[in-house]
Amino acid sequence: MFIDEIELFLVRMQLKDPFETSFGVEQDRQCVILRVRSEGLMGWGECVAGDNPGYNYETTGTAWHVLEEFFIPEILGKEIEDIAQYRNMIDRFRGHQLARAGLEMALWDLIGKRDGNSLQKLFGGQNLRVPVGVSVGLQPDEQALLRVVGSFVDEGYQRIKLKIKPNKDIKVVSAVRNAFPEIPIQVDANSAYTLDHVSVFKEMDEFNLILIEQPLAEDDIIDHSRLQKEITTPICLDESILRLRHAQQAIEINACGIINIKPGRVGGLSEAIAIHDYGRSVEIPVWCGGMLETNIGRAANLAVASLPGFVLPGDISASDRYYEEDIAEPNFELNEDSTIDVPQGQGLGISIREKSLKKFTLKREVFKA
Ligand code: OSB
Ligand code: MG
Repeated sequence: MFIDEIELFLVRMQLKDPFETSFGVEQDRQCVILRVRSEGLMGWGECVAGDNPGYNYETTGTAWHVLEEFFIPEILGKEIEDIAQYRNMIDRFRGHQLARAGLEMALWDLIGKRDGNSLQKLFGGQNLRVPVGVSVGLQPDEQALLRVVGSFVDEGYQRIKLKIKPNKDIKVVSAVRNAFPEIPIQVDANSAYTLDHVSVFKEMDEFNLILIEQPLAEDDIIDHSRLQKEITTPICLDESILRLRHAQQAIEINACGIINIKPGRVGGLSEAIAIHDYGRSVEIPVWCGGMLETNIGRAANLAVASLPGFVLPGDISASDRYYEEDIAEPNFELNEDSTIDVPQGQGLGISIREKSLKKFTLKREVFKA
């Protein structure tokens, strides 16, 4: 595939409801959308960096810079036959996994279209539907929390993830546990705690949670392994795992018992598959996380999450949980059994709503071979 042209779009989309985590509130979400043209075909990708470095050090600004100055010049006007070759071409550059992953997604979409295959087929996924849950942001008070969780339960979500932070943890979990005694619950701290908070997590053990996601610092697996020794609920790492080796080392030292795989965070879909394969080989459950993606990124997440090792429900909610209007079709809907169908079209299996994309684009740039 000769890479003729790459186009970047800085996109901002209004979220239906503000999404609050321990690192801040998002009213609208920014991301970088990529379009790669090759021999008459177009591939689309989504880079999940946000407008500020709250989740991860990357931002839409750093991703744009690294794509424009380094990754795009490396592949523009070159022949790329497969993803291994793409990875080799940018291998000498360090970090910037979110930027790397966005470009890789667009290449996967192209490869799927070239070969007439869905991403699911290319990845070897079998399940036609993927079990999913919903991630619930921090709420102003208990009443709002129970109302929001209640409406998601009514919509059919059979697994709830609750965002927590210091002083909004035990109260949050016990309120939801009391109101919904049967529903599977997990929590996500986005690195808001230190080992000084061990007692909070010991208390959490009483609520029968599926997992506790990223309680401690994003750059520290040692303290996570110390915490895991003190509690019975499995720790699940998100921010700390940026590549396969991190997953292997975290498991080796018992820093976690479960891994949240976000293709966007680990440098791309191929690395996500590698972590999945590793998790499966050592019987560590994995699940697919989310970054409030548009339908572009959601299609990619559904394709990887259809692999057999993704045994826990993903943070892949229906399209209508996120935006009033999306930049791509189809809209993904929740089935009655709390699953979402895996796209079956060529590549990502989505098509772009050009008008909506234009409407939400803040900045656009075309790079030609
Ligand atoms: O930590 O999993 C996270 C959204 C943005 C940044 C980080 C996270 C999240 C979510 C939302 O929890 C998951 C989704 O896309 O539904
Ligand atoms: Mg998380």
